[in-house]
Amino acid sequence: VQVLVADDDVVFRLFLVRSLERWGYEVCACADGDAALEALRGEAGPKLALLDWEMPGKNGDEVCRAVRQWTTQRYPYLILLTAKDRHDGAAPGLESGADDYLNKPFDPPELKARLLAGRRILDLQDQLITAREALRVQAFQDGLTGIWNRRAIMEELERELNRAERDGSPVSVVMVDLDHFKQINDRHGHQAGDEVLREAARRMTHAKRPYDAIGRYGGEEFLLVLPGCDENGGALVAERMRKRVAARPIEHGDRQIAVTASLGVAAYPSSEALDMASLLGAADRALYRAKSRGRDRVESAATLRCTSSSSSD
Ligand code: GH3
Ligand code: MG
Ligand code: MG
Ligand code: MG
Repeated sequence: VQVLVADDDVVFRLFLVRSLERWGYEVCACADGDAALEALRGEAGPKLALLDWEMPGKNGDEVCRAVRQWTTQRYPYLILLTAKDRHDGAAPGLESGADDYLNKPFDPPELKARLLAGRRILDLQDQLITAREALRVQAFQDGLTGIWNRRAIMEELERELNRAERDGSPVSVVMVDLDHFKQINDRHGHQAGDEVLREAARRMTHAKRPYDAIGRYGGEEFLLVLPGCDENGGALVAERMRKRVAARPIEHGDRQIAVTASLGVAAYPSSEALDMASLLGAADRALYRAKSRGRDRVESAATLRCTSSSSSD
């Protein structure tokens, strides 16, 4: 564990550094408040600090106050050290944001114990962050394929639609549905079906641009969100996806499973897509058309628009 020691008294600082090193800490030291603040900034900085109250530059309590204003950074554990001649007690130090408070000169075993107390708090913080990260993954990632789940991809679409509204750029969506997937399950088993879902997601993930998003919308349905893409652009991406998915059979054990997908494209804004629901509805109708026209193909809402007056399918 890295500890910062900030004290302008050379003798006392050296005494602290030596003690801490003897207790197994990695120590960095400085002699004023500005240097202390600089050392604490950044993710790689020390997570424990011993700050002298009176120092050149910033005093210890000012350092505490400044550190507690940082909101994006992890919480460092701060211990203030004060000279015995201060009689206003612990309150001002703790109020400035320090976690603990020690009078100088102090009893080394007490400092050692207080550092351990600080490490317990820091360990708890680590556990919380790890748990929060795991929950975030659980809440937004599809367990089978590792891509976004339905909730996450819908939120992404909502964000992109808001952005498109603000800056007037288009967004298109592609609804993808694997063809005859039920037969794949029936013929090769559910595990093979799962592997096909995973591999199809992988192939599409590799084929997308970094700022496109892909999520699992339902069982064997995927949704792509393409920022900045109009319907023609979306149809080109969809065609690339279609080819990638069908490029070669998917292997499962010694089986080779041929897979194709049908895709429906729709863009926002357009006459039939004025909000999220109508945009998804338009993509869904285009997908349905791709199915009814033989599968393994892309249809877009625009082609429906062009042909709906002259054809009835
Ligand atoms: P179509 O070409 O018309 O889309 O035919 P289809 O068989 O793909 O369509 P249908 O909707 O009838 O079947 C989808 C199947 O996907 C049914 C369901 O059992 C299967 N499925 C849904 N989720 C999963 C999953 O997580 N794993 C596996 N292995 N199968 C799944
Ligand atoms: Mg001092
Ligand atoms: Mg389906
Ligand atoms: Mg299907």
